[in-house]
Amino acid sequence: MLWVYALCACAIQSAALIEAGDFAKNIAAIVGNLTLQEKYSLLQGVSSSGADGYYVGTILNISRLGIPSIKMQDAGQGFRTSDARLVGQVTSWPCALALAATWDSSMAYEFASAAADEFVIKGANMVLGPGLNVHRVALGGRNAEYLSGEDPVLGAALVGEWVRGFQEKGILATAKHYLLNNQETNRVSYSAQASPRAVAEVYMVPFRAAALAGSAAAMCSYNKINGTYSCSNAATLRELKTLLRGWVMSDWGATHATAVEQGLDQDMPGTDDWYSPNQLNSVHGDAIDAAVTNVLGPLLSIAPTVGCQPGPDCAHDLFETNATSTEHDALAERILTQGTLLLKNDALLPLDRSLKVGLVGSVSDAPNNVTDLISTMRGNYYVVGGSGRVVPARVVTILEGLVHAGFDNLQISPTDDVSAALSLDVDVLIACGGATSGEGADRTTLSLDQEDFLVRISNQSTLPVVIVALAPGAILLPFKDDAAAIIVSFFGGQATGAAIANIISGAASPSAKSPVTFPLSVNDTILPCRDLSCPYAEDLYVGYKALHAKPVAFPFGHGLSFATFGYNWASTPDASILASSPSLSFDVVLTNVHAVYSGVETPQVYITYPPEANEPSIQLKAFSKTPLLPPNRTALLHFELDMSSFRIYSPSASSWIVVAGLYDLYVGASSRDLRLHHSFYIEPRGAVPKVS
Ligand SMILES: *[C@@H]1O[C@H](CO)[C@@H](O)[C@H](O)[C@H]1NC(C)=O
Ligand SMILES: *[C@@H]1O[C@H](CO)[C@@H](O)[C@H](O)[C@H]1NC(C)=O
Ligand SMILES: *[C@@H]1O[C@H](CO)[C@@H](O)[C@H](O)[C@H]1NC(C)=O
Ligand SMILES: *[C@@H]1O[C@H](CO)[C@@H](O)[C@H](O)[C@H]1NC(C)=O
Ligand SMILES: *[C@@H]1O[C@H](CO)[C@@H](O)[C@H](O)[C@H]1NC(C)=O
Ligand SMILES: *[C@@H]1O[C@H](CO)[C@@H](O)[C@H](O)[C@H]1NC(C)=O
Ligand SMILES: CC(=O)N[C@H]1CO[C@H](CO)[C@@H](O)[C@@H]1O
Repeated sequence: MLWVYALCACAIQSAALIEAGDFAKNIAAIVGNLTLQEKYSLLQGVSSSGADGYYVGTILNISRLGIPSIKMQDAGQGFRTSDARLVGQVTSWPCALALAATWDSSMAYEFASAAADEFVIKGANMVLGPGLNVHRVALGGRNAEYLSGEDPVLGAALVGEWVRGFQEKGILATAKHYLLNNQETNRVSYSAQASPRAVAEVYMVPFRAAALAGSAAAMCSYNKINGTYSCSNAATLRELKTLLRGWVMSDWGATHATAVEQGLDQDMPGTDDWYSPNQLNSVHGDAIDAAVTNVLGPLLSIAPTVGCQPGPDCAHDLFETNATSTEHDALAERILTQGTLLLKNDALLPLDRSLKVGLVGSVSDAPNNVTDLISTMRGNYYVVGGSGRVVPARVVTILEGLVHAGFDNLQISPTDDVSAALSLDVDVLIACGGATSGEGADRTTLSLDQEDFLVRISNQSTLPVVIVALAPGAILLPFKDDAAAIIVSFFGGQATGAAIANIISGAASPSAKSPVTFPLSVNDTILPCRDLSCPYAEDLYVGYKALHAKPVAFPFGHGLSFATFGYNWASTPDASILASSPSLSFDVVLTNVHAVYSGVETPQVYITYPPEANEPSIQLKAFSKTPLLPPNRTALLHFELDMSSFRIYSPSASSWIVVAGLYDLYVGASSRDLRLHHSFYIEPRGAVPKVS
């Protein structure tokens, strides 16, 4: 089915799609010309070293037929620094979750297009991303790597441009980790037991969007699904492959069988025996040919350039080129500025540079401790740990960012000593905290490492306090009532302090919206499953959809600007709509009613289903962004929601249905700040639109 959003319809339509016809014939001819051993070589990686001129994943070339090698590299924050020599040669970008917080598909495109240039310079032709898993578990160790945040509609809206940005430059994209890889605890052994409806309506959604956007590949995950390893799970792999025009590769070490016939085309990194020639000899030749075709289609249409050969030939590209640039430094800062959340502001920010500012807490100048990071799964306050990590050679710390932004009356107390911080003779305090996270383990707490310090500073200071948090995802903010302002940046990479200073100084008006809920307690979130069998008992009630009746610290979709916006209808949807209509449309006018500040707003469209649909009470369906609006200026935003947005999955019918009845449509500044409301009926008459 086509998921069309106000913002991303163009993305899906213009994504690099593989052409049919002659091209398919050419591929068939090439497959026909390959020897069996050559075919096998396309289905099994040869190394995972990441050193000696090899990439994180490598498939060897077949030069006789012009087939290039496949040179794969992670992903979460740019070109993975899998070797110490790469540090400083590549940009350490904001993490995918910070990109998600922009709610801006053009930012996703700009990031992808620039990051792709670095992959090209480094000789790679495949990125092991985007990470798309919906945050089911707030403590999830890899949440920072996931573009969906808590809502698949957000990931689906951004992924098309992410994929297009890379693939236009000849870098194949890999949607991961498919499927239900929602925690790191027991990640190689737990079995996710989710209902077909939760899979269809929640977890599958961003992967479906990636496949429709032409993603070259998808990566099956470590976990089991219903007791069967994800990479051998014929049911889930086949479902994906009805949409994917490329191939499925395993996560590194996630292959547990020679599962070509179940839908696993390629075993990575290939150092186990499951896809050895001996094993593949037992697979039917048609299945081998289909798998080889799945690989060659995107490879030869998207990444036909031969480039360097893995091994000594690629060592120069990999280790002796500088792929970063001052342009990329500036772009990383711009993306992070637009992805940095202002959660609270009691008319304190932006700060006048002439104020006496006290900057306190160890995180204000946290070291970019590179050397002990190279070979571990650990992250720091700037980067996620594990395969998504891109260690920066230099980080702009918060202190450096403020100095550079012109705060000359800065006094610092760069420790977590409360009395030292409180004794500064200043006008305002900026208190910093952070938390770390990485692959292979879930976080054990949602608290910041310096929570106690921040709580005491906010509570005991007689001055207004700005809290700045460097976060891996959702965090607790127990100081929220006492703090005058709160800024949260998800792992920001090299530009961390520069982006934060842009918000504090007012060089930029904040515009990020939160892709996660900030809960009041970890017990309001789904905890990592400790058993090996993990029922998804909450079913559709994931993230904010589970918390609708509960108080939270800050809701999904929340994020302040320095400006203030008025919302008005310019036109409402029809009061009654046939289920067979193509779409529902309306227009919204946003006015910046602030007297001084310019700003950007992201109006979000939520709907409530009729009770018979049995859906969570409020659900994001679309969103849009205004341009930068000066005071007293308005923007007219047109929304056109495809009727497919209203479909729900009926397990009894094993298909999508549109429930007739009364719907509520809201346009809001967050999931709990709903400014406009309109009800409409969906009439049962007319054929239900078909799902592709
Ligand atoms: C591939 O096979 C076709 C026949 O299907 C033949 O005409 C062509 O020369 C072969 N090409 C190569 C490179 O072997
Ligand atoms: C891959 O390419 C290199 C360099 O062109 C060549 O020496 C090598 O034989 C090729 N490998 C295969 C299997 O064709
Ligand atoms: C898991 O098993 C249940 C019960 O057999 C089935 O209804 C469901 O479709 C399965 N889910 C997946 C994702 O395969
Ligand atoms: C790469 O280029 C950037 C921008 O010119 C520069 O700042 C950086 O130091 C260079 N890196 C290395 C390792 O030379
Ligand atoms: C969360 O729930 C557990 C189990 O009921 C309890 O032991 C723990 O104290 C609770 N934690 C918080 C922060 O409320
Ligand atoms: C805003 O625009 C209205 C209508 O154009 C005008 O009357 C009013 O003076 C403007 N207000 C400000 C603060 O510029
Ligand atoms: C959470 C906390 O420490 N709260 C304290 C804040 O300060 C007041 C007095 O200034 C105390 O009464 C609170 O207990």
